[in-house]
Formats: sequence, C-alpha cells, structure tokens
Amino acid sequence: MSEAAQTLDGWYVLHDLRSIDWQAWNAATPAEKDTALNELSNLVADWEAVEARKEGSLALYSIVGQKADLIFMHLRETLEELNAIENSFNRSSFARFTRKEYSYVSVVELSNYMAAPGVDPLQVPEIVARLKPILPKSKHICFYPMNKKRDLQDNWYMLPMEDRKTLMRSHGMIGRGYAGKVKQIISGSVGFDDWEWGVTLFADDALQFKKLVYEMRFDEVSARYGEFGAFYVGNLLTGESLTRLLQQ
Ligand code: 76R
Repeated sequence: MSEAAQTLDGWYVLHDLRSIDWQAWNAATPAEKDTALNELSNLVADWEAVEARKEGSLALYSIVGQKADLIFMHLRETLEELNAIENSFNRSSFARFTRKEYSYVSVVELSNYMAAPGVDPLQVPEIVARLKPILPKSKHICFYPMNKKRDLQDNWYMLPMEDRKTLMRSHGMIGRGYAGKVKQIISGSVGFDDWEWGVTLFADDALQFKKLVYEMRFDEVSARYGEFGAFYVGNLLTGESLTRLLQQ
C-alpha cells in the first residue's frame, strides 16, 4: 500500500449556491421585499461579525452564468455551525425567493507533500493561519471540485509517496508563479462530498484564473491525474451591493 499523505485540517467549509427566483421576487409586495431584504442584511451582518471575531469567514459573490446567482462560502470551526448557518438562511423570508442550486462540504486542508523535514507545522504561525483563513475580498471568485484519477496506469493513489512529492513540487512551483495574483484555498472533501477536493480561487483580475488553471493543465498532476467538476466564477458582493442588485 502506498503511504497516505498526512493532512492538516482547519475550518470546515460550506459552499452554498443559490439562484434568485425573479418571478417570485418581482411579484412580491414592497413590504414583503423589505422584510426579506432586512432579514438577509441581518444574516450577512451576523456572519461578518463572526468573521470580525475571527471565528469563521464569509465570501459572498454573484455567479456569472446560469448555474446559480449567488455563492455563500462559509468557514467555521464545526459542521454543526455550518448546519446552523444553512438552516438560518433557509428559515429567513429571503430564502423563499431563492432556489438551492448546489452545495459543497469540505474542510480547509494542507498536505505534507512540501513540508520542511523536522518542523512541526502546527508551530509555524503562517501555516496555522492558512488553516483558518479570513477569506480575501478580491473582486472575483472561482470555485470547482476535483478528483485525482484512479484509472488503470493513471492511479494517483497507487503512486509511491516520493513520486507524488516530486509531482506536487512541480504543481506548487507553477502555483507560486501566481503569488500576489491568485489566492487559493484547497479544501478536502473525501468522506464529505462527491468529489475529493474543492478548489476556491480569489483574484482581482479574473483572467488570472484562466491563466493559472490552463498552465496547470499542462503539468503532470493535472494533465494525467486531474478530473474536474463544474466551474463557478463570480463577482464580489457586499450586503449592500446584494441589496442593490435586488432592488434595481
Ligand atoms: O500548500 C502549499 O502551498 C504547498 C504546495 C501545494 C500543495 C501541497 C499547492 C500549491 N497545492 C497543493 C495541493 Mn494546489 N491547486 C490545485 C488547483 O485546476 C487544477 O489543475 C488544479 C486545481 C489549483 C488551481 C491550485 C493552485 N492543490 C493541492 C491539492 C491537494 C493534492 C493532494 O493532496 O493530493 C489539490 C487538489 C490542489 C489543486 N496550488 C498551490 C495552487 C497554487 C496557486 C499554489 C501555490 C500556493 C503558494 O505557494 O502560494
């Protein structure tokens, strides 16, 4: 048996994708809209307060295209808290004007492929901070789930640790070329959801997503072993701009 990579696991993650039911929204009375918007702003304000206390984090973006309209990416210490978040959203009167499009459950993950030998990663403050990240408020988000293949000769999980390390080093070097342009959060979802990882990228220039993902397609880890789900790309929202989007 090949040696499993050791992972460091941080905050749990819920990607919650919703669409707006514009027909229902346009048919609602001004009073119903007011109540819904107030409840939505209160929810967002609560989540922002949790982030300010560094007990979790929120990314709120509008999705471009027809797969969904909104993505709420929540980070919390426990799955119970994530469950409470989705329940409070579903209970709100705003939820009546939305449809559930997709969700993804995972946990922020760092693996030991690039770990410095003899160093306890949990004693390194930068590593600990990456496990419980405050999500950037970049202009754009890109989210997609992915697997590492298990196909005859191309079976990631049968490769010796040393080979996987070499491959991951090359992956990491490409990634480093995008330092300052793209911030990535890798979250593991084996046992939690239908794919093995969630990949969430943040950037002020959306083109950098395309350049990074394309460059990685030629790297062996992605070229040979990567399998990808649907891609979601979007633009930053605040509680205020979300309200504006609904009121225009
Ligand atoms: O954590 C680290 O920064 C160390 C190096 C590193 C690891 C271990 C790293 C760096 N990644 C790691 C693990 Mn990554 N990453 C992806 C994708 O679309 C594709 O082809 C793949 C999707 C992107 C875009 C990306 C970006 N990475 C992983 C894993 C877990 C693998 C496992 O355990 O088998 C996956 C699934 C994955 C996928 N990666 C980086 C980036 C970037 C931008 C970096 C550089 C980060 C930096 O140095 O700041």
